[in-house]
Amino acid sequence: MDNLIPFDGELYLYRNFYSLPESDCLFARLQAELAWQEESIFIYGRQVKVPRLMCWYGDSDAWYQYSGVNHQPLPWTPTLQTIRKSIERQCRCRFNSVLANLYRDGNDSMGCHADDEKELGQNPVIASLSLGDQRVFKLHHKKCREKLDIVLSHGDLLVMAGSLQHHWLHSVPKTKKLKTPRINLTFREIEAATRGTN
Ligand SMILES: O=C(O)CCC(=O)C(=O)O
Ligand SMILES: [Mn+2]
Repeated sequence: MDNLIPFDGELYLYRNFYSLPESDCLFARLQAELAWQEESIFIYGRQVKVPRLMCWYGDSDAWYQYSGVNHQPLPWTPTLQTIRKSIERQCRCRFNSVLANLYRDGNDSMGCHADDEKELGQNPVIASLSLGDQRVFKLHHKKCREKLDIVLSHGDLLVMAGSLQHHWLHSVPKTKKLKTPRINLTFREIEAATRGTN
């Protein structure tokens, strides 16, 4: 498998990791079963809605901070467990949690960030499964002008690894194109030493 990133990190893409019928089935189950929440963050003292729905699942001690708030994981659902097992087999590593994002249409988005929280460890492997409508996943290097756009489609698995989170930022921008919902699952390993301490 080729590394898609030219330097300072590792990025692997498994197109159609799930077949079309499997992806259709997983999308419908996840959309119906997961406890999708509208999150808010405080910016300059004002409460602002995060432009997508989110939820956090995992082992009971895999606490994680997002939108500025510490979240206790919900217990794994059978669907998420099944997906976790296949992705763990593919990546040859373990994940104790998953952040789920639901982009309802083209107005929903994810701002530029790196998944570099200390509880993810030094060089985390983050496995990201996309289901539903296609969206552009953008990466840019923090120091030089290098950019990379990847169209993520129904059933694709993208794996970020190595030093990528130190050097690159990623985002899923809004789009004016008519979009139907998209679900993204990012499987992560919260390190034992930092669990529940912040
Ligand atoms: O939706 C995506 O493809 C990216 C999600 C992401 O970057 C995250 O959950 O940290
Ligand atoms: Mn991310």
